[in-house]
Amino acid sequence: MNNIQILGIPFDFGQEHIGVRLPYSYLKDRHFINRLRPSCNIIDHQELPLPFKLKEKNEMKNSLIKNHELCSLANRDISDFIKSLDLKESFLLNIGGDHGFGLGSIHGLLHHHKDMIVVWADAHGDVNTPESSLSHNFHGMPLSFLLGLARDKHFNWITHGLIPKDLILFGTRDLDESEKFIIQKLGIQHFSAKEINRFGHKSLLESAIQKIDPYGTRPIHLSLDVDVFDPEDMTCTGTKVKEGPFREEIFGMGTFLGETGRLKSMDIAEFNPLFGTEEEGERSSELIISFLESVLGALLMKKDKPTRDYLKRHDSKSELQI
Ligand SMILES: [Mn+2]
Repeated sequence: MNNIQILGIPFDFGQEHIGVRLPYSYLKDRHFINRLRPSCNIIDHQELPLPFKLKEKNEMKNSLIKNHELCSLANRDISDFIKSLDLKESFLLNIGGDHGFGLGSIHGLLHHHKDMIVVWADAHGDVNTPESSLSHNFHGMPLSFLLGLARDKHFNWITHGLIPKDLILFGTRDLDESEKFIIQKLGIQHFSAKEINRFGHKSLLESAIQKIDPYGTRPIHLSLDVDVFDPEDMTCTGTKVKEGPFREEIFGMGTFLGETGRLKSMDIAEFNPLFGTEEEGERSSELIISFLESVLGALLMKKDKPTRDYLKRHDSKSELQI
């Protein structure tokens, strides 16, 4: 894997604040692409043109989802665009956008990687259905659509999704009662911030992925909501929740996934540079860029090297020689 493809996704229909449209250009102004470039080729797709209809925002007509038409159409466009890409030998980095775009992103990526595992790093569950949601904001619902729990006639372009056992929630600490019920009923593997800080990301993720993919061959997607970070580390986001995982645990999770050599794509969601002071904006963007550098650094170091699991499977003696 030598190419990194970058796509800006200015999707802000899933919540109330306009600043979540901005990260692609905000991070670009801070030269994030140059910082990723040394080790690979960059293909920059720029921003996907999405509608910009402020007047229609936050309305709820004949639906339990605010901006339901925009949420549906924009996600369909995101999915179609990602489907149309040639992702062989490429890593795809999607810069959102509120987390509502996770639906289109993962729907499109599943076209390329049918057996993809998804790690959803987030303070929240994002698994509410339109009926169970208290806020009716779409950014709390994308997983319920991907898991086939939500039905809405406006979203009938959805043709496939995830099975619950292929999903891992990482860093949760603010789940609605309805979400707790759904997560438990579907048996979704989930690790709270407390558990991560107590046991460490590595042992938790290693055994979670082992359960899903014992041979260690399947592709992995990381959908990172920046609110997974503790608010002390990440000020510029809309739904902060205290007592997040230690910063080292989140960075460790990213590099752990990179080191598998099987991380194929990533979403960055919910960064809002308009929240907080200018200095806080700079600090938050630096955190995100450093995270990307370390994950992609780990992934690219790993390129072309067979994984330990791969060797183990093909030659039981070779493990001794590693
Ligand atoms: Mn989220």
